[in-house]
Amino acid sequence: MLSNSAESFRHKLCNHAIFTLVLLAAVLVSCQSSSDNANENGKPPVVEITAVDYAFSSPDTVQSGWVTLQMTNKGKEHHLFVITELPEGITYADFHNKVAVPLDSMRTLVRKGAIDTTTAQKKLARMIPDWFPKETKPIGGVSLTAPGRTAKTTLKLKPGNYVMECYVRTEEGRFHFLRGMEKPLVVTKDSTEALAPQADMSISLSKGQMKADTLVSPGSHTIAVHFGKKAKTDPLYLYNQHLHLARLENETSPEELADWMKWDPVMPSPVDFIGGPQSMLDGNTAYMHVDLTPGRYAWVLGNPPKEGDIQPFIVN
Ligand SMILES: [Cu+2]
Repeated sequence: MLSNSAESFRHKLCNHAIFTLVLLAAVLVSCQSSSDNANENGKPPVVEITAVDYAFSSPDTVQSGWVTLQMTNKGKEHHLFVITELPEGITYADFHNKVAVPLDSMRTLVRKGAIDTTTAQKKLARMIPDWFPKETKPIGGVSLTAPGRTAKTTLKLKPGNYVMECYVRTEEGRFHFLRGMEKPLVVTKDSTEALAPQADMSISLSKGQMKADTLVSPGSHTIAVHFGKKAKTDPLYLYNQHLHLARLENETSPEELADWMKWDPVMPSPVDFIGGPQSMLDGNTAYMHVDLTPGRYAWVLGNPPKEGDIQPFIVN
């Protein structure tokens, strides 16, 4: 009997141990799986955008929340895109006809020397509808990116209707968005649930000024770019704070770069640009991801750059 009881006890103990082990294993698997999910979900998904001369190949809809917009330039010219939120009831065609086309006509006259900047701004203010720029919102994008390069910016998107456009000009002075680099984008209510990236560097922009490091270590960086107050200078002031990162491989001076950036960048570019964050509303942050090799670089703040808006720095 004693032996049977001992056997029964041993059996129960064994069953209990197996049950405990199974439970422990289940807990471990569950912990592992929720931790993987958290890591997986915490990182913003990448939305791939291919730019060619002159079109964007990209999804028509993207999820809201934190997303990484990655643009690969497969064209022969530099490209960029800025995303604008459209007001309720305003279509992509309205934006194109009532804002983009008048903007092009006025800026083209200035470039030709037919009218001065102040006159163009006053005329433009009368031509464009009340909802611009009061109700439209630039929500960021990827700045100038050289042919063959890929640039990444992480943004927090809200559900709504948007338009994305490239404001680079061809050698003949024609805006890329009028050649086909303009498309509608819908951001859905379905959220990525992703978290903001962890930055290891930061830049602050405010009233046309920037604060950035002058010495940067080589390697991968996630740079948080904080958009502060903008100076209300003209009808397009909401779009006047965009940052471009240039790699200075030749002897191009900051002054030459500033002169080239005046108004809209016309191809060809004197240097290779490697992206940056496009205009956003005050108080927002964009995260730029770059892999920097040693060399000379410059931050270029537009538009148009004034004294102090070109900040050279060394990666070493
Ligand atoms: Cu373009």
